[in-house]
Amino acid sequence: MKKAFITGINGQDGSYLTEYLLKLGYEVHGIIRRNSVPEHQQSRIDFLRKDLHVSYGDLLDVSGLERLLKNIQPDEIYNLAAQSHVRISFDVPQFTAQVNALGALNLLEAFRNTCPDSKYYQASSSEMFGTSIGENGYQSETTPLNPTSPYGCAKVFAFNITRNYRKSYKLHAVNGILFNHESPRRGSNFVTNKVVKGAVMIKKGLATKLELGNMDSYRDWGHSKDYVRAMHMIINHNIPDDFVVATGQTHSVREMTDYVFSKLGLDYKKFVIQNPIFLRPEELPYLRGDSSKLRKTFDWTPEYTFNALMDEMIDFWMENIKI
Ligand code: NAP
Ligand code: G4F
Repeated sequence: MKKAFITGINGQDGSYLTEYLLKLGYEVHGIIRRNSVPEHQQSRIDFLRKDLHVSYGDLLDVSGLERLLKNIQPDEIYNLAAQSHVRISFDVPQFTAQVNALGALNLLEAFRNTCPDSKYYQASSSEMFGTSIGENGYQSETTPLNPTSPYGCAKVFAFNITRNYRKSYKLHAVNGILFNHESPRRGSNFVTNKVVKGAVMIKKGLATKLELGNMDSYRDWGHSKDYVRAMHMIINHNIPDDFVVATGQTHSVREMTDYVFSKLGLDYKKFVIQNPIFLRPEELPYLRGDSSKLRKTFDWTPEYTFNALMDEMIDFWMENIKI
């Protein structure tokens, strides 16, 4: 039985990856952080709890990471933990850098010192591209990194240090450069889930307005379930390497909002207003990923279309918001 160790196991991706690996027969270990509301610290994995090995841990607590990896001796390590909200990274830039950049280095050190024959996956991000777009209108593995947020800058460090450890110490350390991916388990302060939840509240008569920031940026949105499948392929490739994971399609926040409200029989223009508190000091205007390297190497293809993704989220909130 293979063993996996997942940081951020209670996050959106951590919970789907856990389900996926359990189905493949893995023994799954992960860390959660102490929360003053204990029900929150494992809310997304509660239903899997009896099949899991969950410990308290933090990317900032190196001795704890070393102790866990030494005892578990995992075959695969997935570093998914992060302060993952881009706008909030402008409010807490130093904390974001500590966790997302130095936290990754902490885990790489623990990996190198205690289980160097394991494989390591780093959750890198399309936010690292920032303002860079290839001449063909896509971002790929060769597009320069030009981040536009503290989050993006910290992720660039984690991406580079992962490559550096791979080359310097001959470790099996890889990066998945994932474009935006969503699901009903997405935090409800990310734009897709915020729009769907807000629109459903309006539909049910529980709200009258939805406040958003910039509606003119474009994102390449996929489903988290398709993307955790790609993570497992990437970490298990015989040559440690870096891969973009994306659908190749892009939509503006406005188009996404229009789709969701229209699906509910509503006109978004009557309900959505701009609140400057949701604008960012610097915006990333356009993302569209070229994942041909991943598709050619593993025959990966996403199962969800954009419409199917948004429809699943709408159905979820329609069922779960009670009048
Ligand atoms: P998420 O839902 O925000 O989950 C992040 C998880 O990390 C949470 O469980 C969080 O725990 C945990 N965490 C935060 N700080 C930690 C620390 N210091 N030590 C240990 N755990 C900590 O994010 P996600 O959407 O699943 O994304 C997973 C990873 O992929 C992240 O690294 C993210 O930056 C990256 N990524 C995401 C996307 C996307 O579109 N979703 C795209 C590219 C890259 P708490 O609940 O205790 O805060
Ligand atoms: O949903 P978002 O907050 O996602 P963002 O900033 O693209 O970051 C996500 O994807 C990254 C991959 O590219 C991940 F690395 C990162 O961890 C995270 O998962 O915002 C998407 C767009 C932005 O342009 C934002 O300005 O939506 C715009 N937006 C407009 N109004 C809003 C809002 N975003 C949020 N969160 N809230 C709003 O009210």
